[in-house]
Amino acid sequence: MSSLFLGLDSSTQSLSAIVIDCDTRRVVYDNALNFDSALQHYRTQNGTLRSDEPLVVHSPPLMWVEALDLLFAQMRRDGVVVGDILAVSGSGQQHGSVYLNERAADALANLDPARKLAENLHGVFARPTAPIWMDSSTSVECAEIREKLGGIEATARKTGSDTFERFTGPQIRKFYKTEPEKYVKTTSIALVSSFMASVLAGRISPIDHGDGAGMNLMDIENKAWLQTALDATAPNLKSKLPPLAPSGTVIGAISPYLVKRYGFRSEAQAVVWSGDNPCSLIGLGLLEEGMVAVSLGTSYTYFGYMERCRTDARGEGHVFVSPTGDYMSLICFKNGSLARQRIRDQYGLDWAKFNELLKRTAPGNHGGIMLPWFEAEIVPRVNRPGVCRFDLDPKDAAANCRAIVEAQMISMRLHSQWMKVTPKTILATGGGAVNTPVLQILANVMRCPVSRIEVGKSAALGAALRAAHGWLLHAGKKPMWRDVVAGFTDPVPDSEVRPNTQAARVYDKHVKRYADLEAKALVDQGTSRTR
Ligand code: XUL
Repeated sequence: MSSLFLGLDSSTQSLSAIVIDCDTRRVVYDNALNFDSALQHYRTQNGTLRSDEPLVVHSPPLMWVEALDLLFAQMRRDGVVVGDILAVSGSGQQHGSVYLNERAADALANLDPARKLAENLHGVFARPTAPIWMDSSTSVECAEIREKLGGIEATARKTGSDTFERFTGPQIRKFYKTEPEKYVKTTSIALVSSFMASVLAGRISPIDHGDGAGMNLMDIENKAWLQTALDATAPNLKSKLPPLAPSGTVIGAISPYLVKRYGFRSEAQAVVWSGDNPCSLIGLGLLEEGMVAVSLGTSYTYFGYMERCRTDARGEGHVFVSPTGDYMSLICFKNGSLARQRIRDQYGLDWAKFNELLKRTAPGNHGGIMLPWFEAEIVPRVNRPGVCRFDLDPKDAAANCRAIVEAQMISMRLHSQWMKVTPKTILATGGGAVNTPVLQILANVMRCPVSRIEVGKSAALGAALRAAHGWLLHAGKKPMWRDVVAGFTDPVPDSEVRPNTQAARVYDKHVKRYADLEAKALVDQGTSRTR
């Protein structure tokens, strides 16, 4: 028997699975299922449900559940020896919340293996859809909670972040205010991560400290629910939240449903899930300060390990808890790969052509700048979407391709200053990391070498490594993180993209101009934009 560990990643657009073998230090299975194409009856667009209200973005939790069945069935068909898996953990898109009713605990404990998970669980929701991280409809609630907690700086100091529209606390408050009867009927509120963990464990899962830090409800220093934040959010909230737990906690043996239906061993352990960013931190092996990663997924994130909690007094950045029990800093950009894709589609290109145009254009884009806020943006805060162009001809495809990538990387440089970490090396992950010309711009703007890791799916890999770590703890061992990740997180040989000195010099000027234009646009937000 080999030492196999399964890591799942329930992200915005897909469910991924990675199986690692800790004896051979190899990834032995890597697969993903796209929600839009595999589960068309949910009618999602990029995994989300859109309405007439552009700021409201939800997803159907039953779709995530149904994806689990499809993926497990496929794993078996693909010949994975499911019975050799010792523990399972996962990674969830952060902040999204699932509202369960009084039937949930029973239904989870008594899943009937003759029926699909979605059939077993369709009656357990007090709210049929889950607001996710892309939802930015809670500005009013953010202001209300922030005021009760003493303003931006105090809110960030107490909870790790200022209040943000997508964070779970403001989302819960909006639900309580707009649908009070459903709020009353909610017996348990889960994050995407703890909801999926509950399905695997057959019981309501704790919320891990890493993902709990993305709620504006947890005391970031003491890693406990913060009563003043709960009170500022909604009544009786404590009674609806599960306990918080360190990221290595075993919830219990895996649900008998998975044993009977897919052949998991009955002693396989379900380890709490965490958020995709804390999982990625581990999947990239970021275990000391100065090690920074950029995830180029649906959202773009820039994050790094942080030894002691240092919050952003200006309130743009976040501090979460790392799976190691220390901290991590993060900034999140909503206009990530989908914004880049919008430009690609607008000019009728494919990625190969897009990259070719990046290579053909000059660093600094001859002064052409785009503020690419196709969607309301998180960093910097932009509530009214809109794209601004400066010295940039909308008809010039090549210049627009370069402008969007430069804007995304410049924004990372500008808005990561509060972390006070000069990156020694940047690791790139997420779907966008395969594009070397994009990484070259990142290296030039940040003046720092950029490498890729072997496995593109750092969140799923991190989840599998967390499963291994949790299993070892449960077995009474004292695993060192460095040993757990060894061999899995090495950068791809020859993938290093080095900064070009001349280009880096151009960016020092260009970044200044970008910062001025951005600051101006933020002042007269909405008035000078064109779609
Ligand atoms: C982080 C954030 C996103 C989501 C989705 O704060 O909102 O990165 O976790 O990936």
